[in-house]
Amino acid sequence: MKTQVAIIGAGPSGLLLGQLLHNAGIDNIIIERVTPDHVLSRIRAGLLEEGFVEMVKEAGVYDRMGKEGLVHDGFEIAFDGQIRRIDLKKYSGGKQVVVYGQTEITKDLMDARDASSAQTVYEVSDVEIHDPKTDSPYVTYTTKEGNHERIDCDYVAGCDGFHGVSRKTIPENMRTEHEKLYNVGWLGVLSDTPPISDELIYGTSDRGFFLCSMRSETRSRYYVDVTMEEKVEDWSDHRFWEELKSRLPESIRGNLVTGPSIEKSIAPLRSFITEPMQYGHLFLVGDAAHIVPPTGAKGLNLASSDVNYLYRIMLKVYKENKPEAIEQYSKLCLKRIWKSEHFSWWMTTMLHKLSDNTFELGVQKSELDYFTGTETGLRVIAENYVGLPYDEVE
Ligand code: RFL
Ligand code: PHB
Repeated sequence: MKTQVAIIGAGPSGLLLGQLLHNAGIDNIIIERVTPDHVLSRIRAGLLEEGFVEMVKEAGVYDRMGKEGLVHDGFEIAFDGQIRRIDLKKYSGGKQVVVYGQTEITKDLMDARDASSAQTVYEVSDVEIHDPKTDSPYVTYTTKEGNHERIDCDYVAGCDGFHGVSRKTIPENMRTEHEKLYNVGWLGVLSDTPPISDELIYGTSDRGFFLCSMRSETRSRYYVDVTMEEKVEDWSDHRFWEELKSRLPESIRGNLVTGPSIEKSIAPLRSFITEPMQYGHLFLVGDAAHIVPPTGAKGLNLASSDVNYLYRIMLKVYKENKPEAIEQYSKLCLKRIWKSEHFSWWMTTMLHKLSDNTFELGVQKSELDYFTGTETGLRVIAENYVGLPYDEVE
């Protein structure tokens, strides 16, 4: 097979990039390790920055998001027995965020791709990227029927997540990896119950962190932090709801509506960046290049900013005949990524009990008081939470 851009991975990064390129007349093929249903079964992100929403509009898949997405002007932070509101709209110059599940975006993108002539091959194995440092790289893989295939291309977009093959294709001595582990995970529950509040509530308590989020007016998503030794099998629905209740401020505890869980999982908290994000004609996009702890809601949103940069660079290459445009990819992406990594790390350290040191706990409380209680502090949280602007591609 032959194409212009070979895309590895049909998660949100790969599908969004594929749709944008296809609409622009840039040929691409997506290969994916698992089935579409498997991709859709992963319950993950739920909160989208304006930049992401704009990309979805540009890709022409905004219809359902426009109807079903919940627009939020603010969120709340609970600590020390009180609840403080972060007025995102007021402190970010009018910006808002949208609650719409990653599963739904992925489904919309899959439907759009199915309706187009663009090719997606699911259930592939043995994926290998060859000659990425040359002008004619190629990708080989085995189909589910056992056939060995080859895609010749101009560029490879590695959108294959944290455990994919793309990052590992870059020789170890050509990349630097930065990592921080927090030794806690988020235990998440999805349930068909009305959300406890109209807005998201992040909170810290003596028993630990909690987040009350949602997917719709009738579907809630809740999280509590747990140690890395905890196993999801040991968490019955009853135990989860009791734990969440014990962490909620008394003033809202009575509003919690509980019910059977539809999904329950534990995700470890990790910060990770690999530099550079490009090796010749291979580009790393989204979770393949970086991971953030979910506290700032930045993972999927960072994937969209990488897609934005790569898409605009590909337009330069194919529409303006500027192949040298590819050289800016890594630098452009990383500038924004480091800032979001910082925000996610900061929100995580401010809202989780990561130490028993009473000095650190005292500082944490005063930090929360300052940042949720002053105009300057509220502006810092709001500007970062709604998402920093994308830079221009030259
Ligand atoms: P994905 O979604 O991991 O998709 C990668 C795809 O590549 C496939 N793949 C391969 N395909 C072919 N060959 C191979 N060798 C392959 N190896 C892997 C995989 O099967 C998969 O389909 O990466 P992508 O597209 O970069 O998207 C990233 C997002 O999924 C991720 O950043 C977010 O989910 C993170 N995240 C959140 N982000 C937000 O912006 N807002 C949020 O509110 C938010 N909440 C979250 C989150 C992540 C969470 N977990 C579980 C880590 C909440 C949680 C709990
Ligand atoms: C979610 O709804 O899953 C969610 C929302 C905000 C976050 C993380 C996860 O910061």
